[in-house]
Order: sequence, then C-alpha cells, then structure tokens
Amino acid sequence: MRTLVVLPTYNEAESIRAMVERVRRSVPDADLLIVDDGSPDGTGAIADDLAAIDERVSVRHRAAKSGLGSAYLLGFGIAVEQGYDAVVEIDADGSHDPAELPAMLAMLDKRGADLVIGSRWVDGGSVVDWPWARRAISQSGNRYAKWMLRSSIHDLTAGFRAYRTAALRGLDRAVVSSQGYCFQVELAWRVERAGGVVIEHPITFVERTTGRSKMGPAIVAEALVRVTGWGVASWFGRGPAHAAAREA
Ligand SMILES: Nc1nc2c(ncn2[C@@H]2O[C@H](COP(=O)(O)OP(=O)(O)O)[C@@H](O)[C@H]2O)c(=O)[nH]1
Ligand SMILES: [Mg+2]
Repeated sequence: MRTLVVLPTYNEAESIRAMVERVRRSVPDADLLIVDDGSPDGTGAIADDLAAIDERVSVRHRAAKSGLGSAYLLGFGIAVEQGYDAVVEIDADGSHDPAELPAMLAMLDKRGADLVIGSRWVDGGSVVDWPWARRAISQSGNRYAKWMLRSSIHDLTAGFRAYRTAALRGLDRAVVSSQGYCFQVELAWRVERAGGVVIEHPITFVERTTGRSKMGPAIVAEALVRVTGWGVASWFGRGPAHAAAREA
C-alpha cells in the first residue's frame, strides 16, 4: 500500500529528527509529510533539512498555529490528490511508537479495515507517565463520548491512526470543523457511521519527555460540548452521523 505518514508539528524541535528516523526505519517504503505551523523554536527549518537529505520526506509550512485538525486535513487532501492508499496520523513528540505501524497497516491491507486506531483504552493498551488526573480525564471522556455517540470505539480521541485514503475522500474544512481531540472523535465517528470497518489495535502511549503539550482546557471543553451536541442531534437523526451516512 502506498502510504503517507503525516506528522503535524508545533514546537517539536527536540523530537522531530528522532521521530522522522524512527518512522523511516519502521516503514521504509512510506512517504512522510511534516505540517509545521511556523514553530517559533525552528522545527520548520529542521524539517526542511530532513527533507533536503531524504526524498521521501516533504514539508508544508503554514504561517501560524492553525490547529491539529486543519493540519491533518491538509495532509489528507494531499494523500487523496496524490493517490496514496493509506494515510497515517502520528504525533511528532515521541508518544506514539512507529514500530506499531507495520501491524496497523497490515490490518488495512489484509483485514479490510478502513480505520485502524492505536488504542490506549482496550485490553493490552496502556499509558506511561501520565498523572492520574490526565488518565482520568481521557478515560472518562472517552467513555462519555462512546456512550453519547453510541459508538463501539473505546479510544475515540486517539491520535495514532491509519486510514484507508478512500474513507477520507470528500472531507475538508466545510464538513469537519473540530480542532483538537474532538477532530479525532469526529473523524472516527464519521468512518464508523458511514459503515467503515474500524479496528482498535492496542498500543502503549508514552508521555513526551521533551517540549510541551499544546492541548489545554479549551480543547477538552470543545470536545465535551460538541460530542454532547452531536449525540443529542444524532438521536434525532441529525448531525455528522447523518451527514456521514448520506455521503457513503
Ligand atoms: N501543525 C500543528 N501541529 C500541532 C498543533 N497542535 C498540536 N500539534 C502537534 O500535534 C501533535 C500532538 O500534540 P500534543 O501537544 O503532543 O498533544 P497531546 O499529546 O495530547 O498532549 C504534536 O506533534 C504537536 O506538535 C497545531 O496547531 N498545528
Ligand atoms: Mg503529545
């Protein structure tokens, strides 16, 4: 499968090199796209250096921090346009282990999945180095979203994923408006409600050791409010669920 691995970056100068190396070692045939939002710490320049020495690596620079969701939408658009079969979402801070990618991509290829989620909240999945409060927020938030949206997915907010590109066709800013964790929820739910096959693959998420998280209370609030709205709307046959079903 022709695969594009999308790495969104904002101030990841300390981790981007190692991360690109790890991805290249794990999936040598995949292409990498770094989407940097004018990181003040110089991540964009490092990304350019990496692209200059490796033809499989390319970079898109955006002028200002514009959110994780829109960075991925840019990557997805390029994957569709350039005829990739699969597109991968992975954090640039080292939390996601690229060594899981061959197994995840094989599930798209051999088991007919449309979306494989690297999942923390299924048997065999785990999180390393999170304080109990963050663990509790993620776990209870995911339980709430799963219940509210009547989803079968245990880790709706997970940011480590492999999509069959065909499942992403037609998604752009006009239909996907969420930014942070909610972007992940919205996409997984769309694929699921459109009848796509979603498989959760257990992973160990390791908290970053360099740089800082870009997610804060506003991102959590966005997810809570929108998930609640979608859940209620879907009970009346409206919202993204309905739209996704119509698109399919
Ligand atoms: N291009 C871009 N990348 C972002 C933005 N916000 C977060 N990221 C990247 O998305 C990934 C996950 O973000 P992170 O802050 O680690 O989230 P956390 O793991 O949930 O704390 C990292 O690679 C970030 O650099 C953004 O606004 N634009
Ligand atoms: Mg992180």
